[in-house]
Amino acid sequence: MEIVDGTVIAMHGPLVRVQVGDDTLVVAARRRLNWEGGTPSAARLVVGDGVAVEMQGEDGVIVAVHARRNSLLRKAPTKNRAQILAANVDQALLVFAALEPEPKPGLLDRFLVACHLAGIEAVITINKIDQGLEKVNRWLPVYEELGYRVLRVSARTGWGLGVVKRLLVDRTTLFCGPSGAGKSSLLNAVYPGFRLKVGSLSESTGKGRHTTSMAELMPLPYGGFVVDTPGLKEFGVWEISTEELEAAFPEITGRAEECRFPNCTHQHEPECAIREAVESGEITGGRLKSFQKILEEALES
Ligand SMILES: Nc1nc2c(ncn2[C@@H]2O[C@H](COP(=O)(O)OP(=O)(O)OP(=O)(O)O)[C@@H](O)[C@H]2O)c(=O)[nH]1
Ligand SMILES: [Mg+2]
Ligand SMILES: [Zn+2]
Repeated sequence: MEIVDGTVIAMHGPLVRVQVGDDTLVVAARRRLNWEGGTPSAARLVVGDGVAVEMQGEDGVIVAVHARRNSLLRKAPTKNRAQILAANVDQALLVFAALEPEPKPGLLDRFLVACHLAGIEAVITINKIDQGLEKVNRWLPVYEELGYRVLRVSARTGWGLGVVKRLLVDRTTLFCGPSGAGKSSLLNAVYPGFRLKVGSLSESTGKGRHTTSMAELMPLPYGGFVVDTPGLKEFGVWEISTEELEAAFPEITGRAEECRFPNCTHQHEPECAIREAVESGEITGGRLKSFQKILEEALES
């Protein structure tokens, strides 16, 4: 019996597509998997997992999952459990459109917190800049000042794609963002060989139509892997401590020391340095709102 190593590139219900060297196998997984990094709370295989496949002739079965280097989690919609978007990725391109579908900084804040928690580098990517930058430029510079890398690109005109390509070489990159932002379009633009399906926006709502239906890991011809994912409408942050949340909002945490009360919630207390900073424009109200909403959710669960 031979054991080979592979990487999960897609999940098809109970069947798993695994890349082993230059071959792609579709195999089942053993019911009792050996989770080498300890059994995670959501013990399911995900795209990006490194696995050991026991070969029986042409056929194989997954017997073990290697310890994950990292995993990007969110709260599963409507259920009180974690959902893993992908494992073992180096960076996440958080893709939003410049105008349509309307980019939501609150959703971006949640992606950024999740990447921070997972230890995955986040790259804010504004696509469709051919639609004009006026609107996003009202809030985007705040993120640049916080030290985030921000790309302004257009899959349609090709603007900025050279930078994207260089970022992708020899790394594993997750593309995530709302439906219709142009994740699949960007991937097709950096490598037309992907031939990914692209969908129009709904005329009535201006939102995407959830064209991509499952996460898929794909090799790039110049080295590296990308993961295209289905659009996410909402993003619940899964299990975060107050300390971790504070670390993800450094501009708020830094200022909170100047509040009169050490346990200030920045909502109604007098002499609150944070509310003063929001009033003077030094901290954006949106960031404070994101911080408070995520904190509230974390305390509830
Ligand atoms: N104007 C403009 N439209 C674009 C650009 N990139 C993508 N689009 C359009 O945006 C729509 C959605 O693109 P997709 O690539 O399917 O978006 P997606 O993020 O993969 O969406 P889901 O798979 O549903 O999550 C399509 O009609 C694209 O033609 C761009 O740079 N400029
Ligand atoms: Mg897509
Ligand atoms: Zn305060």
